[in-house]
Amino acid sequence: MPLPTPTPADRFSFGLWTVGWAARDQFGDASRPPLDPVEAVHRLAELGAWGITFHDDDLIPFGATDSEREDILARFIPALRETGLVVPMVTTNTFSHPVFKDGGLTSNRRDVRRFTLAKLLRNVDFAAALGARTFVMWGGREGAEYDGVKDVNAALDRYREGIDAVAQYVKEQGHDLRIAIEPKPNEPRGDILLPTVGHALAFIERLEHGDIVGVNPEVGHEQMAGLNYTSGIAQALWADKLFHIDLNGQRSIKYDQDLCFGHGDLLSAFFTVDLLEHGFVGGGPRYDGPRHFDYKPSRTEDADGVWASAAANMTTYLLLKERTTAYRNDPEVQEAIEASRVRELSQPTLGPGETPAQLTHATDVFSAAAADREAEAGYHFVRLNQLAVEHALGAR
Ligand code: GLT
Ligand code: MN
Ligand code: MN
Repeated sequence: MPLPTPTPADRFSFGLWTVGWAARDQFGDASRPPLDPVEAVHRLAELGAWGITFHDDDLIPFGATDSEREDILARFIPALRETGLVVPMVTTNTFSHPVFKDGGLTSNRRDVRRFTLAKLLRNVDFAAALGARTFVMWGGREGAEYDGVKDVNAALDRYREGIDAVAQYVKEQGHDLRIAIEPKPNEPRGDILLPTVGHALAFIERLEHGDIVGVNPEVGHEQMAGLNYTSGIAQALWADKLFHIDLNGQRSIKYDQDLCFGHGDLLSAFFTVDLLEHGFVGGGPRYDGPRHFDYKPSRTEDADGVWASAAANMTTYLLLKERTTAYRNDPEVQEAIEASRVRELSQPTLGPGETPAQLTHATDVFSAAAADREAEAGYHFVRLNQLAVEHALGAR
């Protein structure tokens, strides 16, 4: 069977830090040479990708002089133009330099917080100049290893102050940019603030400029917390806050693996693509942003392996798109969805105009005997899930 081929219309994007990862880890040196960002642009475009994303420091090393910065941009911008690759998202490195060792926006030190905020604001202008529409904020160092060292109430106040300041600046400068907070439970800090999608959504509700702030959930980050990624992005969609996504793979609760998309929990990836491509069964908000991969080519891979792994993310996504389309269009699946009453959940529980008080004596509410009787009926969920498995395996 021929494999599907990605095109820019699929809107696949990659972080420069993904294919560009030289594979230096906690225990070992780099296993690959550094990658020239210009080569990354050309190789990704050849593979059929649509966009490239980066941290300020991925492209322009921390501390670069103005002329060094100009030299880099003088090569990078033409490469974008030649290939047609776009920059849909830009993010900020507030974690690598040791000055961020106790966090950026929530460091106990006020002067570090001021430095961080200034770095973020400069990068907002850079992102807007490159045409990015999303500004991801991953607060990897915002957290602690010990409960006694961080006043979490004050830290959340400072986090709110920092994100509101960035959002206020975006608005004042008239940029067409939205902020997407990326949750992660731990690593590099023992515990990170805003550890899950749910925490981030609750935090956003308390912002002054929350209208332009949403989330950027990463598959592996939710799964590191033992959570269901598809369900997490579903709640973000429901809240109209799914501004961006980081697709990758993770095998259970352990360190952040950043495997290729689909190389972790494949059936979960099936339902992620099903939701992204086909929406909720009962209708509702849809995701229309980039399909962004935030993975790391394994340390075992050489340069050829890097590009093969980049392609693997897109191939798997497109295969799952085909498989989920077949699943949705299968009359047997539609019938099983009916039998499982999935669509009935879209019906409001109270009748039109019915008040809670009226419900307390409504005649159609189960009696105790009716509840006993009705409890016997099954929902046939296993059958529906088996149909999904069979479609995922290409058996239908
Ligand atoms: C870092 C992290 C990723 C984030 C990047 C954005 S940085 O590589 O592991 O999950 O998306 O800042
Ligand atoms: Mn990750
Ligand atoms: Mn990520």
